[in-house]
Amino acid sequence: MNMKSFAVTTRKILLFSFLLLMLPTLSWGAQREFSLTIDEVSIDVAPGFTSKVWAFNGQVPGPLIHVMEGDDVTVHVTNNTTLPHTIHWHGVDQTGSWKNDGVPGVTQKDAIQPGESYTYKFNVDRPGSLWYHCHVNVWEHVALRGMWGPLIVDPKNPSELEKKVTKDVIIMLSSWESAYANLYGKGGAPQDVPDYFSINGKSFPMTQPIRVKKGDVMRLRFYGAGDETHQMHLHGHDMLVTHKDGYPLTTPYYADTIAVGPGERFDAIVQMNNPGIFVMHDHVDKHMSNNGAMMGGPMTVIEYDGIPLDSWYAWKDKVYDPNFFYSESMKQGYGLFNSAPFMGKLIEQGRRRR
Ligand SMILES: [Cu+2]
Repeated sequence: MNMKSFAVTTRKILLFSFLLLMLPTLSWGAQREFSLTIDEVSIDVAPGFTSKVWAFNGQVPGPLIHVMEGDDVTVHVTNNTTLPHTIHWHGVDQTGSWKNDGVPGVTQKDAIQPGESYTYKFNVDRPGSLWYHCHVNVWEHVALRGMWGPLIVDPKNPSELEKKVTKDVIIMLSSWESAYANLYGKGGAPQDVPDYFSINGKSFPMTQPIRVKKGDVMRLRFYGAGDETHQMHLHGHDMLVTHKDGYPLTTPYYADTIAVGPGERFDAIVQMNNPGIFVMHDHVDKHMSNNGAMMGGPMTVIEYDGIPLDSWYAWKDKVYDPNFFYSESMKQGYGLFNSAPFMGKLIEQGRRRR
């Protein structure tokens, strides 16, 4: 070997060693840092029905947090309300970070007291339709006061079908109790009766249509955010259930009705191949009411582009919010996404907000 080829070989070895050393760095995820407040607001759930909530960034559902598998996430939480709260990151394994699991008295000394802040740090070590919610007095805070939001973790290796999705639709199901709607600190006990039922904090007719075009591949992400089991039924289409609680199913299956219980998530992929106007609704009949009056509750309508709306159609003159299911936010890459239409009205507390 002459001196020249020796030098070239040495350079190659050095470069190779450098790349080897860099490999773990290359697989590290991005650093994502977000801030959330918890505020006392009231939201309009159904016509004539308003409920007091503790709202992440003042809105129900809470902001969409959209990240990539492997990202390091830091979330600063400030409690502007009159009672303590935490955030549990539901579906995050918290490998090596169990003190960030959000359970007061178990993984953190105290809940976040009124006026105080707390920071959670963790790695999103598994992908899927995850979520976040309070872990204090959950039968009220989570089941009745809107303390939940979506945490979508994109997989590093999506399936061929997942790559074809053109429209993401996030559906968070929950219920309400008018008897306690304006009484913080009460409601949600076993003897209490829910009388309003909602998608993303709204009951029909205050929900929104899902507008699609023929050829779209829609991914429905159902969340059981409240305390009822909802039997979600889509007309006119086959739903291919691909994921349960974020985990890919080894054998995806078709369904036209999906039972979504408390805490559960299901991803279903639907080929939008049947132009028309079709409803999707909860098949628990009593959920389809607002304080006992039909029609209400968790109902939406799939509207295809190009299908004329009849004069008698219930949502003929609907003012359309294309981001009601976070479909637009989901197209905007990674980050935290607020949504103005989900904002409530601030309740005066006689105390300054931070
Ligand atoms: Cu709480």
